[in-house]
Amino acid sequence: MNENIAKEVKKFERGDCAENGVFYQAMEEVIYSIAPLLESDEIYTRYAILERLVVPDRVIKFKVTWLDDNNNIQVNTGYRVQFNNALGPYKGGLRFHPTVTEGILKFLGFEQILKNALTGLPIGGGKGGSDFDPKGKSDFEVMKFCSSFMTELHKYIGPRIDVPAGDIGVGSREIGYLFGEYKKITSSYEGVLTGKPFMFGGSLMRPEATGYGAVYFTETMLEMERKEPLTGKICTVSGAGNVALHAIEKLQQIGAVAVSCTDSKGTIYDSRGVDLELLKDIKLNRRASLEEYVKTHPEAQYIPVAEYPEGAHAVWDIPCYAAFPCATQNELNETDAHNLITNGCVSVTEGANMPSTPEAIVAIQSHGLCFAPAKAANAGGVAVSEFEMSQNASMSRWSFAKVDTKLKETMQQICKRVALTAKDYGVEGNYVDGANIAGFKKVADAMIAEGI
Ligand code: NDP
Ligand code: 2IT
Repeated sequence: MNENIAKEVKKFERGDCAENGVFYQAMEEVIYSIAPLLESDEIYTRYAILERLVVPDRVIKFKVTWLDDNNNIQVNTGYRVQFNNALGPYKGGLRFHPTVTEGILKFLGFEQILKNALTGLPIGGGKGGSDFDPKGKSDFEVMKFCSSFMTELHKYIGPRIDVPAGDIGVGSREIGYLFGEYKKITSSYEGVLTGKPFMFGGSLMRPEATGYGAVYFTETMLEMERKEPLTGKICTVSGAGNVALHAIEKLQQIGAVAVSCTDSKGTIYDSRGVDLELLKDIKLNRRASLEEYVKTHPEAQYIPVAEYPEGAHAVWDIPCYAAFPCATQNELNETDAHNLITNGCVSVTEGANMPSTPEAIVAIQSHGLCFAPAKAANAGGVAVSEFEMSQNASMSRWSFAKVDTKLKETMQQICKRVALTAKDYGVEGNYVDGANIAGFKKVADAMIAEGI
């Protein structure tokens, strides 16, 4: 590590981000990855790109008050982190989950800048959300919360300013309510949010895009790394939300056997392949626990989180050819990585944002497995969000086939660019470094050209 990089790492260790664990984790990975770029061209250090990139342009924090169904007043905190708009309007999802803090949204927003850059599309990076928990709330309560959230948020967003979308806890229902309130307040019918239902401006395939994209990325990566394709192979998937369901769907379409899914309470292992229709009914229609699955399929296994030894996760101890962590950050740790390696896994693809711990990534890469990092592998969601912005701006509708073709091309291009960048900077096969260097360079070059 050269002197400059060492200085950067030290500065951020001591700096104000120390209390933001996940933000620091995301930043540290990038700082180490881009060392070869900083060493090869001093312009990035001279223009203080790293120092400028790790500080959001602004963090908006606001109070959200709403009335629950018992007419009690509830108070939550809302946020929007507008991180960097060198390449286009701030773009990134909203997360509604009780664990949401400013630190989590900064980590997600920071990742989003580089992810969005990798898509090659004109979008900057941002993220937002609230500690509101939609789980167990009635539709009316979710609607009232979303209205109140938008009452404040609408001041800061716009189709050319900042375009939020979904993330954990925010799907088409929440986006619909948010859009309705924005329209009411501003009297303006515009593409200010993506992930809208199709009937009022949503893009076909936006719900499928992240999961499908992660599988397209994996197919390209396996081909480039001369590994066997996914067809006929056992795959493990974590999560049971938007990303996981559609990763499982695409895996099934290409003839792979997806045998697992998880939620915050437990893991389903169905060795014959997950019953996707049932899973969708449990999670999308009934919004129920995965435990319901074994009522219909008693031959499948349900492993509650509490019954699995602490420090590891049941889903990563299932033998598989390819693993797809699609739930949340740091859900795959070093022990899990060693379980995957011991069981003969060949490839790990991050559908979620930063689902693998740094120690897990080291273990996976040092044992020669293919590793597709989140900011490259799950970029299909935001790419189709940008396609939605394009369709809204031109008042047009693209067919499912057109979106799918463009999504596939985008994922293939990202994969190739990441691999090529890694090779160019002397870290061939390291998709983490390739993604970080390629994304950083694109944003950095724009920042230099735009002045300070
Ligand atoms: P959903 O809310 O649709 O689903 C989240 C899933 O993860 C649920 O099954 C949930 O379980 C589980 N989960 C959430 N938090 C935890 C936790 N702390 N511990 C264990 N399980 C948890 O979200 P998405 O599918 O949209 O998002 C999943 C991941 O993918 C996130 O990391 C998100 O940032 C990322 N992502 C999403 C994109 C999108 O387009 N939606 C795009 C790119 C990345 P339960 O139901 O019990 O809460
Ligand atoms: O993490 C992500 O890329 C998302 N949650 C999707 C962002 C978007 O704007 O579609």
